[in-house]
This record gives sequence, C-alpha cells and structure tokens, in this order.
Amino acid sequence: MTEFFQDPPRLGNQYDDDAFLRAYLRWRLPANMLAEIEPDLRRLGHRAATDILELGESAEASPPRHVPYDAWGRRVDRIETSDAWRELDRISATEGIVATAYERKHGAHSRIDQFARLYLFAPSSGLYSCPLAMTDGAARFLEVHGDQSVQPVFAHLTSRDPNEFWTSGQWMTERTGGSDVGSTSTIAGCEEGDTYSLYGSKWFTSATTSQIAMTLARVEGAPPGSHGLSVFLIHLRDNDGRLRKIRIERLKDKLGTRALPTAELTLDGTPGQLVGGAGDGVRKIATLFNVTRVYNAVAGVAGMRRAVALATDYARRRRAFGKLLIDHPLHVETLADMQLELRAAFLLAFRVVELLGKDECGDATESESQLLRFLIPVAKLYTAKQAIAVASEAIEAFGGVGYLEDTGIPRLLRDAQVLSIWEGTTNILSLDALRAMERSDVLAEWASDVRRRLGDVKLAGLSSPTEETLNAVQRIEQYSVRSKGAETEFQQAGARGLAFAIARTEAATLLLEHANAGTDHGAVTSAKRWCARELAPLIEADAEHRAGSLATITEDSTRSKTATP
Ligand code: MFK
Repeated sequence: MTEFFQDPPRLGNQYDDDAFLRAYLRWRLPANMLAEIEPDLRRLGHRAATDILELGESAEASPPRHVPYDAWGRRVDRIETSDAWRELDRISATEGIVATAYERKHGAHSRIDQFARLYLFAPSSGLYSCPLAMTDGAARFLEVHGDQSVQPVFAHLTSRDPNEFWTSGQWMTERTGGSDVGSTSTIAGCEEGDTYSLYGSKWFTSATTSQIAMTLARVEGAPPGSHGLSVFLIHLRDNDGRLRKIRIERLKDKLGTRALPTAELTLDGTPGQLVGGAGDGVRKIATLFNVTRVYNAVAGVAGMRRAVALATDYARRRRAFGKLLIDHPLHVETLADMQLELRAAFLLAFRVVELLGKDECGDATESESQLLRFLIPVAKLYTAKQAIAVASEAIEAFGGVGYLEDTGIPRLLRDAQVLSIWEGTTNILSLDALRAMERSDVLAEWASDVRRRLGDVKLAGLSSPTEETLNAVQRIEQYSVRSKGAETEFQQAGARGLAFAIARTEAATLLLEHANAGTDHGAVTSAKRWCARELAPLIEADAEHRAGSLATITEDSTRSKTATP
C-alpha cells in the first residue's frame, strides 16, 4: 500500500505569476518606463519566492532577543537580531525599496514603481517592510520639514548602498495610547539651539534596531494637546554603538510580527534635535504617518496576494471527493471572492500611491491633494480589514493544515491582524476621514471626481454597473447631508459605515476604469461582480439600526452582570 502525502503549496515568480499586477502596470505606466523597470520587478518576483522568502522565514524562526546586562552586570540593553534580519536590511537597500521613491527617476510614476517593489518584497520579508515604512515616512518628513542640517540623515535613509543605508523608527505611542497622541507626556528640555533632552516613556516602538527615530515630545512650558507637541529626531546610538540615554524596558510579546523588534523604552535625557520648529507636532508628523499608512495599505494587499497565491496553488494540488479542489465549483467561488477582494483593495491602495506620487512631485492639483489627504485613511482602514478577512479565508481553504504553525500559513493571519491596529485603528481613521469632510468640501470633490471618471467608462456591458456606482455616490451624498443635520453622536457612530461605503464605491470606480481600459480580460467580470455585490446595502441600513446600539449594549452587559455567580 502506498501512503498518501499531500503536496504543500508552492510559490512561483511573484511578478510573472501575478497577471493582475502586470495588467495594472501596463494600464498605468508609459510602455517605455515599464520596459525599463520590468527586469527589476521580475528579479524581485523571483527573489520573493526564493532567497528573500527563506530569509523572512529564518528571521521569524529567530526572533529578536533583549539582552539587558552584559556578563559583568553592566546595563547594555542590546537587541540581538538574526543574521537573516540584518541581511533583509541590506537587500532592502540594494533593491531600492525606499530609494526608488526619492530618486524620482520617473517623476510622479516613481511611487508606482517603488510600491510595486514593496508589494513583491513585503509578504516574504518577515515584516522588514515595517522599518522601511517608518524610514520612508521619516525621509518624507525631513524633506518637507527639515533644513540643511538633516540632509545627511535624509541621504542615509534614501541610500541604495547597504553600508550607508539607515532605517528610522517612529515613536508616537505612549502608555496613554497609540490613538490619543495629543496626550503625549514626554517632555523636552532645551539644551542649546535645536538640541533638547527628552524624558518620557514610549510604550510601543517599532524597529528599535534602527539608527534614528522620529518622536513627539512637549517642550517644557508648551500648552497641552497636540498643538503643544513638537517633532524630534533622535540618533539612537553613540559612536561606540551604545544607546544614548535610552533604556530598553522589554521587547513586546506579540500575536504576530514576531521578527520585528518592538520595544518599550524609557527616554532618560535622550538628546533629540527639534525638526520643523516648535509646536503643531501632530500636524507635522502627519507627513510621516500618511506615508506609513500608504505602506500599510500596500502591505495589506500584498498579504492578500500571498494568501490568494498559496490557496490557489494548493487548490490545483489537493484532491478531495475524487477531484482537485479547483474542480469544485463552491471552492472556486470562494477563491474568486478572495481574488475580487484583492483586486478592489489593490486598486484602492494604488490609487492613493498615484496621488502621493503626484503630490510629492508638485504635479497634483489642489483637488488631488485634498483627495489624497481624504483617501489615505479610507484606503488604510479598508485594506487592513479586508486583508484580515482574506487571510482568514485562506487558512480555511487549507483545512486543518492551515491551522498548523509549521506550515507557515497561520502567520498570514497573525501578521495581517496588526494592519488594522497600528498606524491608526479602523475607528480612529473613520473619524479622521469624517473630520476631513467636516473641515473641507472634500466629499463634494470626491463625488465630482468619481462622476467625471465614470463619464469616461464607455465599454459596452459596463453601463449597468456604472449606473449602480453613480447611484452609490448619490446615496453617500444624501447620507452625508442627513448626517450633517444630525447630532454629533449620530455622525460619529456612522463614521465607519460611511468610510466603508466610500471605499467600496471608489473601488467600484477603479474596477470599472480598469475594465474599460481593456488591459485585462477578467476585469469586466470583476467590475460587474463587485458593483452587484458591494454597492447594494451601502450605508442606509446601517444608519437605520444605529439608534438602538447603546441601549442594546447597556442592556446586554447588565444582563451578563446579573448572570455572573
Ligand atoms: C499594535 C502593536 C504592534 C506593535 C507595533 C508598534 C508600532 C508602533 C507604531 C505606532 O506607534 S502605531 C500608532 C500610530 N498612531 C497613529 O497613527 C495615530 C492615530 N491617531 C490619530 O490619527 C488621531 O486622529 C490624531 C492623533 C491625529 C488625533 O489627534 P488630535 O490632536 O485630536 O487631532 P486633530 O486636532 O484632528 O489634528 C491636529 C492637526 O493635525 C490638525 O491640523 P491643524 O492644527 O492645522 O488644524 C489636523 O488637520 C492634522 N492632522 C490630523 N490627522 C491628519 C492631519 N493632517 C494630515 N493628515 C492626517 N491624517
């Protein structure tokens, strides 16, 4: 009798195998630019399935370790990382994952090139994409708010030379929380000129092995709240490699992102350079976190792509009930739903990437800059939630082995779960989008932008989904008018529903535009399926049932209290 052993899923070249990515790039990039960058993307696609993947897995298997003291009792606070983690740093530099954006070789399109690289790199990188996000955000912050004195730091952050390349941390979260940043309690005392000494605790600091970090602190005597905060640049170590008055309390024990050294720190007189002048720290550091939020969105869709690639390959190997999974209609339907979610989220994330590229190169109109500000939280919150849903579905597509740690598959979900938490949770970002709508006429800008783009969709067969999308825009506007006339509590309670409705409608528009462009034969089916399924309920039903939410929660928790023995 021959024993049965199931074949594991395999990954091929992640550029060549990704027809949708290639169709998108053909659609959005000039042919000569694509021809120029394609060899790099193809090489990275190969590496994402070979050496980078191995390094990412190795980094995951050898998580960072905090060594507080040396053998002789001296406090050293070393964070030991694996060789693999350090090699991923070098590869990030040589592959230009950050640098490509700042070389701006292809003007505004450079961001598309760069984020396509990140898309290929991220899901194999053991979360090295996280320090890169902070690094890119810091580079952009220094470019916008820094003066000549920070130019050498900027050059390190955007270098392709692995011996020169630096990464940056972003330290915003304190024990008071990662959301309510205005309550930051770190104090900065002025020493001389722009040099300050920082005192405080940072509760979650990612990438603590970086060379620099950007952080928030309140200059002594500055007013409370976010306007009283300022942004500081910290060089973590002195010339001998010792931390500069920074104590590492511990590394965090996390659900996922285990290769990533996330630490809890005390700043005890740490020297920091004030950048961008005193005050309005949250507004200034938004330049940084808007970039990291775009990374979050692209890393989210990259994770979805990995989940879909693995589940689809497996469906071609796994037999059950006498045939391959790929021959079971219901399984195919599930895979198609995952693929559709991926397409929609991908286009939403890359819409923001395109706007970011234009904005940075001075090519964006005022309206496009406003749309960028508005769509970043929308894209971040939507892609994060969908990445979790798709990762969960992928695990189920594997059955029991999908639940086993040594297959590597559970990591898809553990690493996806953080996407909706860090860089602004779903609710915080929904409220952020709501505030953007309150402070400007961005909703009207968005609606007229969508209508204009839908006006260009002419392909036969797309008229009905185009009508559905136009109708969705109208319903969002009507809801918004009603909401504006209602109590603040009603508006805030509906912010998530509104943000999701906008995300789904923007995605519908992008799917229709993509189908209309004719670079991908599956695009028409995707656009029709999306519009039929995602635009019907939208937000009205959500609003109707909201009134009783608090009463229901209060009643249920009262009941559970009385039920407790
Ligand atoms: C989960 C653990 C895993 C381990 C990893 C750890 C990694 C650690 C990394 C982290 O720390 S993740 C946590 C990151 N935290 C955030 O991303 C912040 C989330 N909170 C928000 O985004 C809040 O909305 C915000 C802090 C901005 C609210 O603060 P305020 O002071 O109540 O907001 P306000 O008054 O709306 O904004 C102040 C100014 O900033 C305004 O400008 P003006 O002063 O000119 O009026 C805003 O317009 C501006 N602003 C706010 N959000 C903006 C923005 N500008 C542009 N884009 C935005 N998104």
